[in-house]
Amino acid sequence: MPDIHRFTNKELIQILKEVLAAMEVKGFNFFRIRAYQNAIGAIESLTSSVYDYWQNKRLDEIPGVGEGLSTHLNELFTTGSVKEFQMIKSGLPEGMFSLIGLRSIGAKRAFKLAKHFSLNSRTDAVEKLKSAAENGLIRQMEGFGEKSEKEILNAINDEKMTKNEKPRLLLIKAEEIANRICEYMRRCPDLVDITPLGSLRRRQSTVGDLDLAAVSENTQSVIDFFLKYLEIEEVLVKGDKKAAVVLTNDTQVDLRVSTPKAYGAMVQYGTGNKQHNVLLRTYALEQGKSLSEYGIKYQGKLHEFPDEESFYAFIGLPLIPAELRQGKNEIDLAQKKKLPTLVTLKDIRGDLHTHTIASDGVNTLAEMVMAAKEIGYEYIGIADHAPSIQSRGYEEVVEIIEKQRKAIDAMNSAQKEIKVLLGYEVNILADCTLALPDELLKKLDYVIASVHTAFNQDRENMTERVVKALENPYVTILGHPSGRLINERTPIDVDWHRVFSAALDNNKVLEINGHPSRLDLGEDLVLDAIKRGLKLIVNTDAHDTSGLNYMKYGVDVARRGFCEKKHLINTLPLNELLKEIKLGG
Ligand code: DGT
Ligand code: CA
Ligand code: CA
Ligand code: ZN
Repeated sequence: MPDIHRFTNKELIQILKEVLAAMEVKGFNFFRIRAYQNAIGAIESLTSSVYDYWQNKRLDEIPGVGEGLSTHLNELFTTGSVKEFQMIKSGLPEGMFSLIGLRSIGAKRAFKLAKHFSLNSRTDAVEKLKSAAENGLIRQMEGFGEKSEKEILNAINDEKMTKNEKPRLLLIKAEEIANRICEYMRRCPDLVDITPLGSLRRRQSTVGDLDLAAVSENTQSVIDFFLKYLEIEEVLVKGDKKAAVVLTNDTQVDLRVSTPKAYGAMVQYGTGNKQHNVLLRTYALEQGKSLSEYGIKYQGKLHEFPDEESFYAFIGLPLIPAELRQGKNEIDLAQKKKLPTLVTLKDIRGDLHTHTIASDGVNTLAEMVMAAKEIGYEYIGIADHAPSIQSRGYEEVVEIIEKQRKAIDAMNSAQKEIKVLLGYEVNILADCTLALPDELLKKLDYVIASVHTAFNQDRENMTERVVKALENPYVTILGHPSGRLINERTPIDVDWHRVFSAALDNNKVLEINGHPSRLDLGEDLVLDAIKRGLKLIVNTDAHDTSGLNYMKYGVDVARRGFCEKKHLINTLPLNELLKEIKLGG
């Protein structure tokens, strides 16, 4: 049966945002509004599809999706719409829903404008509002002035979106921008320290806006210094302890400044995520302790904390690593002293997914090996795209593979510090076969099988395709399993349950690809995979020597997926790794 009501996460978020806007306009109670905000936040950071959760009767595992919303989602996926949603939105002008993504226009303003200018259709709402602004009609409305009219016109002209409507930044990009700001801020004489908070500190694969925490005895001086940063285009908020700005590259930056004695509470508050903070607040309230960004109020007194460790200790918990603060079960685990000891970058002993000039890489074999040696790896696997039999012919392909084997043997006899392994990245073709025949795969040290073509196959065929590859005795690793490119290409549509079963039955390893645009498997699937006892490997997919440094982003995903050292085969010493990747089952 075709999945006619298979809404994507993006579509769901849009639906929920519209309901949320309607609730805000109609003045629904705070807790219901909060619940929708939480759910939207949770779905935004999800790397698997909500529809899949629903199909597997696992909606309750999405943090922030409570019983009420589960019922609505059930109705949505079954019938294609939700009666309650329609009711909440009824009586509101349709045009308002086209306006809520624009910066400076919240739900209530969108409603007022849509009502005033009779914006009853989505298609021309923005156009009509623009001409109203140009004709000076907005400033005549109650509650709007010349300034807000100008803001609205600017927002429309520059297509300035609110933070939530912009495409999210890749983690690597967010990190780069934040580092630049922090470097600048360190020149401020009054600054003691500055550190990223929010999704960047939690090492989420994508980041909405940047949040920074600075510590200083003179908070005003730090804010003043920050506001002189050259990349600032627009100041949104300016206080004596906080500021919010938009940079010329359209990134929003929120800065909070605290005195040293209260820094811990502020860092904790601003690290989030929201759902973690909500759950933590509830947990603390049971002990009569009330959390805020300034400290913990207990028995009528505000207690301050210089660091997060003492903050968490005051409510009887060990420090929870930022990556785990997702509003899942981390507080429960912390309370039971059962938090995982997360894998770290230092635990990684090698990288098995790297490319050279033999395929589409930029550096030579020798250069890649040298760079890996400098990182301190015990082993490096070269996994160039397999040469194509179709275009080169069988004989030539055999020759290429033999030549590569010789080159790698020579590298291994020339030095003993790092072991070089011969692999190939072999396409899983649309007809379920692999691009190299078994008798050639057999000659390799290991094989990465990946989907690189025909990404749009339907779920049944795609699942079959991946499962078949996993059943091949000469395949070692499933490369970038979902094929997603963040902000560019959606993941392939497969039944992950069946893929994981096939990997388990055939003793295969799933890759966490650390390339910043891939980060694939995503963290939710990583968590599912280790719960099912699957083995994983973090690789970089480096196409040049500097690409080897992507390992840390892959480790971030592993950590957010609750991985310990034992879950990743490339934390093993060479001899044990070789046993894990031995071909032929
Ligand atoms: P993003 O920017 O979409 O990638 O995600 P975050 O997590 O960085 O979210 P953001 O920038 O809105 O807020 C940063 C942190 O501040 C968030 O993780 C938790 C905290 N925070 C923000 N708003 C609230 C709130 O309403 N309640 C609580 N308890 N914490 C909040
Ligand atoms: Ca943020
Ligand atoms: Ca923020
Ligand atoms: Zn690939």
